[in-house]
Amino acid sequence: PSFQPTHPLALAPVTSPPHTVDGFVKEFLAELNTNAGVTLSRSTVNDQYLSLARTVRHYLSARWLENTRKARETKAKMVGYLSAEFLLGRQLGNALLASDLEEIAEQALAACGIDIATLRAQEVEPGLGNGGLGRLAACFIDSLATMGVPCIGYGIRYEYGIFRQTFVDGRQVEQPDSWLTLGSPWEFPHPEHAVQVDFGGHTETYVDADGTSRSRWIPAWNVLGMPYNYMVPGYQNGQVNTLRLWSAQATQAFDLPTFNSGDYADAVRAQTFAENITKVLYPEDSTPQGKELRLQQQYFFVACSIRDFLDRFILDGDVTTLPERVIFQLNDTHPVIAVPELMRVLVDIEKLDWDEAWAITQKCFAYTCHTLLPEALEVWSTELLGRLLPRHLEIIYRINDEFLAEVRAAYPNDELRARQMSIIGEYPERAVRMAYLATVAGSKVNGVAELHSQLLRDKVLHDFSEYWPEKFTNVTNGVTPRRFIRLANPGLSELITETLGTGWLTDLERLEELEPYAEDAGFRDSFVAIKEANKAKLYRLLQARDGVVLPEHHLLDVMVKRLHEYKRQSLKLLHIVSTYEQIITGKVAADEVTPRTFVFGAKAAPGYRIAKETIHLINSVAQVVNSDPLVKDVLKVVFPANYNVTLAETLIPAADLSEQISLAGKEASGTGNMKLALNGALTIGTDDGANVEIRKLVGDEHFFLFGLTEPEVAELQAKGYHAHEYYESNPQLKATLDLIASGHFSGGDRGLFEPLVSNLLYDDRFMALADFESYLDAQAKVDASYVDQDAWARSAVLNVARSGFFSSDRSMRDYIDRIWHTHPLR
Ligand code: F58
Ligand code: PLP
Repeated sequence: PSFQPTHPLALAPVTSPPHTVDGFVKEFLAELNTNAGVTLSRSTVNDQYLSLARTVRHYLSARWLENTRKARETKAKMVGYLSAEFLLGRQLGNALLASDLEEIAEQALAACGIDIATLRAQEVEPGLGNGGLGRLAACFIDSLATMGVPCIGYGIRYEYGIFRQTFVDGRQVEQPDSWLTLGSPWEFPHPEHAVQVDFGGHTETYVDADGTSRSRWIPAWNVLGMPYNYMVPGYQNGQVNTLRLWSAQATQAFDLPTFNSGDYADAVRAQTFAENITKVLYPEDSTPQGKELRLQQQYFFVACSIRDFLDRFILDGDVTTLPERVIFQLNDTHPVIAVPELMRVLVDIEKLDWDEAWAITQKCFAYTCHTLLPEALEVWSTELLGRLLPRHLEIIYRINDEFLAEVRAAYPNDELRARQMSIIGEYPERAVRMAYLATVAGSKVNGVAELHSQLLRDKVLHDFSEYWPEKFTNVTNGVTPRRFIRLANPGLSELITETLGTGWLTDLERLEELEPYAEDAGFRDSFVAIKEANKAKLYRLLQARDGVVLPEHHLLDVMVKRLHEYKRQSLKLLHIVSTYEQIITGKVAADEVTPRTFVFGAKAAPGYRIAKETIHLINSVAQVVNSDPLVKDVLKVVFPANYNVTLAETLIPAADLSEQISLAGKEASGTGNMKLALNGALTIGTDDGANVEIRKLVGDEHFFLFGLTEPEVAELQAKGYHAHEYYESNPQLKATLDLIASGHFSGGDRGLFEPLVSNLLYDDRFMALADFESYLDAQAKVDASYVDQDAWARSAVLNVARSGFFSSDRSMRDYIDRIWHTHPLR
């Protein structure tokens, strides 16, 4: 009230600069001169990139401020997307597209003598995620903004994102990802909204003024959470949502007397300790490591986020209205500590009684599970939880006691069931099962593809789905067509727009209107020409980046994803080595082979030995195959280092064949599979994850299916799986493994890849050998099909036309209808 501006400009709504070349030039130069503090003639590429980014920000920020105000004032129900990872990819291209400034910016910069492509290449992508799960979060917030649904993404501003992968002698070496070093023009720090987060200490009981016995937390230490806001612009709709990422800082910067006494290290100890919490993204993509710091990260960001939401959106302090204002979506178990945190806030701070608080909490959360691997289900030992978050552990115990009382009442005399469903596991140590906590607390639980959701219901969370059948639902993943078609594949986008008109980018099911054009030779020719141009662009990039020269007119066979045994890069490798072996031994003539270039992209978790050895073997095979004159014209293997979103954007549009070859029942969904199909690659894949839905939509004749089905896998497992029997009974498999074991790819060193070979022969947890024969048969069909280029193009067009379902806009509609019950702002 004391703040009453009078100037008319101060009273008017914030406006964007004019959408003209002149307007853009003016803003850009002003940024360069006043913010970067340089003249155009003296500016570096980085100055220019930063100024361009800030210029685009100006255009977006008016709408952003307006949307934030509206969401607050209309009290619209918001989605609070809680995710430890947001793998955003580069921001500039998307911001230009969203604000419809691509052409204006290009012309404006050209008029300043600058090639915008050089500035685009200057951006370092924020790699704040490991892979599919983090990238999914980025697609979802893009879709919500595009659909005008108010959402705030909450996560962690890691100072170092996913490591930068390099290869030294074929082995993966991890380098820190210093994405912030050259400046971070997309973020808005808000130190005034910093939140204190407590840790450690103990709890005590006391009797409050009403005579009620209560518990309270006496923490031992704390840190500050600094929020950094990022704009999440919708596609040309004027909607801009917010992503709020938290960075940890010490409550007290440093100890001045200690510093003055000359003990510099000790003076900043507290600061270093606090900042470590958000220092680096955990590069594990499979098994969660029992790391204390990781639990600190998880609690840190959700505690900040819940406090922040209450302070900013529940302005009248009536926390009982929370379920009308927000639904917090738990992106896997990493943010699940938010459940006891909200309970703590409601009971200990807001003084609600337990039952009322629990009823509110249950309405405010929903949980998405992203895995089927038992070892990836997160648990926290009660010892660690009790030490770091003693009050939260108490709350979890009470939630569990009340839940188990319900279970016992529903299933009298079934103590085994109660023990199975307990949120607290007892073996191998007493630990909190975070997926169970999320399931008990969440209003809904969803898997990420039909098969995955089914397996969740039938296996991973079987007892829960029996108890609460209506709680379980499926939302098949999706990907944003703005980034992965329009930005990544401008050629294809133009062809689609020429054919269908505009509108398809926000209504991707309209791609089905392309179906008749699969029969149109002219359309197919254009499609093939675009694919060729995309390949040429990729090859130019790989030559510049990695110094590799690739042949034209090969089938481009692509396997890009994190390196994991269940994803079975080793099976892909067996196919390559088998083909190579058949040529060098004269079983097959080189000129009978369909020429192929195999591309791998994959990071291995730094502590995952077998995955790292697999990378070494891929690089070793590549070296031998690529320099063998016998196969020179028909086989090439390339493994560009550091697969990330930026590389994906060039690689995916160039692909002919998409490798989705996980053991059935292990890949929850996959999203790379969707991106590749939408860009006209045909899939060779197992009946796993979203492959099942891709195949159903594109049709059997346009998909190369192979391998055991999930029930067959379960049956074989139950019967007893002996990998070496496949080796002994299949001569080609034997020849292939023997060639690797012979030292052929390791300069004669038989020991080097022995652990990998043994792992396949005697362990093979993911049944690569069982699927080998079927995989090779399917690959033979690929070879035969690719010979008829025109038929292949027809299938590729149909893959595009029939994959519109996989837009993340559709996923968002499913979440909205079935889980969130929120609405667009306008
Ligand atoms: C992935 N999970 C699934 N986890 O594996 C994939 O099938 C699915 O398409 C995708 O989620 C999106 O739903 C995944 O990427 C991680 O990276 C976690 C990071 C933190 C540690 C545990 C794995
Ligand atoms: N890594 C990156 C960089 C990605 O962009 C994606 C998604 O396309 C993934 C990993 C996930 O790949 P997949 O679904 O094949 O596991």
